[in-house]
Amino acid sequence: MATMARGSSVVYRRLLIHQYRRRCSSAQEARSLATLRLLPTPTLDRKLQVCSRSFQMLGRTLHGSAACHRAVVQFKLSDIGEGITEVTVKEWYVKEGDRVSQFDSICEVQSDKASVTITSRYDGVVTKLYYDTDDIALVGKPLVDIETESTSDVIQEEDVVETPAMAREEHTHQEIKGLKTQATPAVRRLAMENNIKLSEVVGSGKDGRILKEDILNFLAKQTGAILPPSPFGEIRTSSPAPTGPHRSPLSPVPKPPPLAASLRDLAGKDVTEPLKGFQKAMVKSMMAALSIPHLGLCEQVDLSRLVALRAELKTEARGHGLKLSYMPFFIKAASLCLTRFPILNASLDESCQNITYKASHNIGVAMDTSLGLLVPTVKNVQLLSILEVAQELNRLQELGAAGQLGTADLSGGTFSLSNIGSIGGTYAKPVILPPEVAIGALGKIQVLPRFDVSGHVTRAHIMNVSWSADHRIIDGATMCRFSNMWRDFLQNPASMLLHLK
Ligand code: CO6
Repeated sequence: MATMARGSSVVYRRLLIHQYRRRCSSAQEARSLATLRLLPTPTLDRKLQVCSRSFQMLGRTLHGSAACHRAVVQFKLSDIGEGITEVTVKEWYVKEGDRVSQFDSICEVQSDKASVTITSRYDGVVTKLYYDTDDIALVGKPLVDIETESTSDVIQEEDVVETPAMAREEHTHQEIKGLKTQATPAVRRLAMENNIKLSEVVGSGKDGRILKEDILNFLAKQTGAILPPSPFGEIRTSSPAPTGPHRSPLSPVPKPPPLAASLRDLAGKDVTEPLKGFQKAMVKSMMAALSIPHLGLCEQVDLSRLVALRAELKTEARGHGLKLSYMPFFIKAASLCLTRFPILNASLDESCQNITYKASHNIGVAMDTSLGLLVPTVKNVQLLSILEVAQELNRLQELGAAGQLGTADLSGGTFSLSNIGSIGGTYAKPVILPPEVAIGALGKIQVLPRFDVSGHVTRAHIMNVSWSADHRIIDGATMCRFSNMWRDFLQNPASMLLHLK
């Protein structure tokens, strides 16, 4: 059937081109068949449309007006932006022979910047998957073949032309995870294994997210089965490991680290595997960072007052439905200091001839996500209140835990902070993320003895901060002044009030 359909679309295309040649009378337009095939896709498509009307009549003659026309569409991976040319296929939600409808999820791909769900633009049957899981898929190349079913009356030219001569956008359809049918890959897999279309399931999770129970209930309704009350919430693919001494309510349930990574390790066999996705991106950005001469500076900050203040404000923030950790204070204080030291919120061009001082304080936060270390950015911190920073951080953390951070969240950083202390680290040597020029790593807050002004030993909440800066344009004195100002804001958080807009 697929072969027949493919054959008929070849015939269709040949007829279309034939029609075009017959109708185009001017010498300029009457190109040879070979030339037509070499035309840029949009041009060819435009020209083919000239003949579409007469073709539709011809199509009706060939198939009969009510006849069902089958055609195989090569569904290509369209441009994801950000100069991404390849992605890793993380998971297929369909297999060959599956019927799909528009907006059904086809697969999950991961670029070095974000995770993207590819959804179908067509109703039809999947006849071919071009890649296996974990293969590298190329932008602009076919991802799947879908055999579409349309009556010749409603058929669109682009649906029936078999050769890859369509504008890329027209043959692909993709969404950043979570914008349409929201469900974790595990839930999607469960749906797929039971031949359930996600578009037919009503999600009971936050913002209509489809949970495992929704699939099971849907299945139960179809089969008449009675399900026991479900003890679980939404299943997640891979929860991040616990990252701090105290986990927040938003964080997944901590799991102890495995004693041995796998049986494979016990057997003592070496394993070599290709670098993919975010790991590949890390190689690229860290190799670029290697060309930056880093200067380092470490400082101790007494956060005792901030610890007391946060304890007070935490309940208030909870009233707004927000978790208030120390990070929003660290981030806001950094932004206040960047206003005074704009060179730390700048970038140097590749030829080292120009510095660009960035207007926005887009502060990247190193985040331990279910996909590994990512650095989403809190944008325009200079315009945000501490509570608004907390709100944005909460949002990013939730997306990070679900592996759903998108390109917009992960790009545009101008300065970064890395809270290694939430994992338990004390000192660090952070690596600058080009094109940024500075980064700070925050150690764990420890209760340590200190002398007060009267010389008495007191309990103090001490945190180490380790700064790295691009020594080509930032000198140690500037970094130190910035660090002093940042430290002073946090040691005396009330003083930040004077500078908040
Ligand atoms: N000390 C003590 N307690 C802390 C600290 C530190 N440094 N950081 C967080 N916490 C507390 C925090 O206040 C929360 O307490 P409660 O509100 O009382 O529950 C709790 O730990 C959990 O905080 P959470 O981590 O959920 O939120 P936070 O806003 O502090 O941090 C985050 C957000 C995105 C930074 C964090 O979730 C995360 O992913 N941390 C890991 C970052 C990471 O992987 N860094 C390594 C990068 S590589 O830096 C690097 C230079 C090299 C070594």
